[in-house]
Amino acid sequence: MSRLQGKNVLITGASSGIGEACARHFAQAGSNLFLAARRQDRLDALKQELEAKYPSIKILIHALDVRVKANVNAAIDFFGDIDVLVNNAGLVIGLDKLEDITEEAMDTMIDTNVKGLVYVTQAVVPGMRARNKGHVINIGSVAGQQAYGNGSIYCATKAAVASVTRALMHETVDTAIRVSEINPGLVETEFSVIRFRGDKDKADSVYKGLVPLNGDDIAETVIFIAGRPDHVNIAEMLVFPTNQAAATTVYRKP
Ligand code: NDP
Ligand code: 8X3
Repeated sequence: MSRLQGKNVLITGASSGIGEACARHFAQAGSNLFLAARRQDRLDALKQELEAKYPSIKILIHALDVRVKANVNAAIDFFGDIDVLVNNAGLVIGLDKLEDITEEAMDTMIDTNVKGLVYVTQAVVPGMRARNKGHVINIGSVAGQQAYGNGSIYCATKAAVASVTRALMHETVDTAIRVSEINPGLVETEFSVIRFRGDKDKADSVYKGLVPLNGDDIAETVIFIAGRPDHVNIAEMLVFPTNQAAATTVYRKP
């Protein structure tokens, strides 16, 4: 029997990309799904599809903007006890020099990737502490380890995720709670479409000439980390496509 069977798994940003792939993989492992994102129609469709395929699991969905603390608290109240939290909701806006980044883009990235992740964690960890069990899995990025030009604020938000993750690991070291971080390189999802404000051609060019990771590749690492025995914590994992060696070192076939 899978160690993940019957676990209650909250995935933020489950309407697309890595989060959606995580939902499919946890469902296959027999976990109950608590799915959150702003686009409720997408969550509805995913719930319907997975309920038909895996009738024995429980699936709850809640429209959630992680930037709104009251909304986060309401969603966590609605879901109930959480065994595994996948803090995945996040985004990048633009590819601009520091002096050209708009206040709106900066606020959106910081409010979503940092403050939103912290709001969700603050709402979930007290329950884990009270039950002395749980696993927080944060989706960081190679961008949090290696800042690149025209990515300053996004990189800073992911560096903040790394710090928050590590600090939480210290704060829970005397408990059975596990804290992990996965840092992907290039993953082809809606990430670049959002970055380039809907410009699909520009988004596609990010992945040109190499085979990028996809949502399933990262979901498989999430499942691996979540599925280790209780005494094993994979603290950190850096995951690249084969032709990527660093944030900006990528080999592209001509
Ligand atoms: P997608 O754009 O495909 O998915 C992002 C998800 O985040 C969506 O489900 C979106 O849902 C959700 N989201 C965005 N803003 C909010 C918000 N305010 N409240 C709630 N949910 C929100 O991109 P990815 O799957 O690639 O991104 C997932 C995570 O992976 C992000 O944290 C990203 O930084 C990280 N990452 C991505 C990499 C890549 O190359 N793609 C590489 C490294 C890390 P909705 O719009 O419905 O709210
Ligand atoms: C996403 C990876 O390099 O596009 O976190 O910023 S990158």
